[in-house]
Amino acid sequence: MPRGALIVLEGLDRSGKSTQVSRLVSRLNAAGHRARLQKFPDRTTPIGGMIDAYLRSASELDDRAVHLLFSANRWECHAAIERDLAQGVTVVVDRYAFSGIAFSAAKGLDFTYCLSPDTGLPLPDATLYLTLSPETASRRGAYGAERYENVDTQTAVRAQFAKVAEEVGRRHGDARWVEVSAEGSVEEVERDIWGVVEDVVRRVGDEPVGRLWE
Ligand code: Z5A
Ligand code: MG
Repeated sequence: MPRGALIVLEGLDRSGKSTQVSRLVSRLNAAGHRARLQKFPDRTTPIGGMIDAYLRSASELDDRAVHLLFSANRWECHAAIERDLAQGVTVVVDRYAFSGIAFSAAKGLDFTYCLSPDTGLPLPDATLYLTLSPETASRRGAYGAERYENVDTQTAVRAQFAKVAEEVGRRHGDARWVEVSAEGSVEEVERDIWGVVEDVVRRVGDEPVGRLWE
């Protein structure tokens, strides 16, 4: 049986990731693929509950402890992801290890340190990075009330995502990181994402799942 593809959407706040992952899963299913959504952080698990409290500023945690919790949240979900991929289900992921690195490195943690806890996670077949200018982001409404939802953090995170993109290209090849402009309408962005994903889903069937940073 051909395996499913692991597709990740990344991007800054309000770039439309959650909007687009839902549409992508529906579109894959409509096209006859089996597909499901996975969001990180997954706030429904016990570890996800700790992350949720931290993001809502209901708790304070050391930066390293939070970084490891975000990674642990991915590790507690990896077996289910791998099982689904093996059974031919495409998994569409809303944020992944790349957000983990970008947000923690933006706080000043060492970049190489930030990569390490996610080493060995399933490697996305494609990561679509939704790009958005600060001007367009500000037109999409005020920032929310959660930690990190402010201009200074988002600017620092943007710079770290550029380093993450370079690292993915260097370790796994440029084809795995695809920038998609999120400036257009929801339908235009959806069409551009589909243009990339359709091909990836068809192509990866016989390839083994790779390992992140290995
Ligand atoms: N974080 C971390 O530190 N470490 C980690 O390892 C991970 C995450 C995984 C919570 O994430 C925080 O956790 C996040 C990073 C950190 N902090 N920040 N920032 P989250 O994923 O739960 O965050 P969120 O609450 O889902 O928000 P978001 O992801 O920033 O938004 P989005 O998913 O990209 O956007 P959206 O919800 O789809 O759309 C936003 C609005 O824009 C909405 O009103 C839409 O209707 C509108 N929209 C969407 N697309 C368009 C277009 N094309 N045109 C016009 N309007 C649009
Ligand atoms: Mg979202």
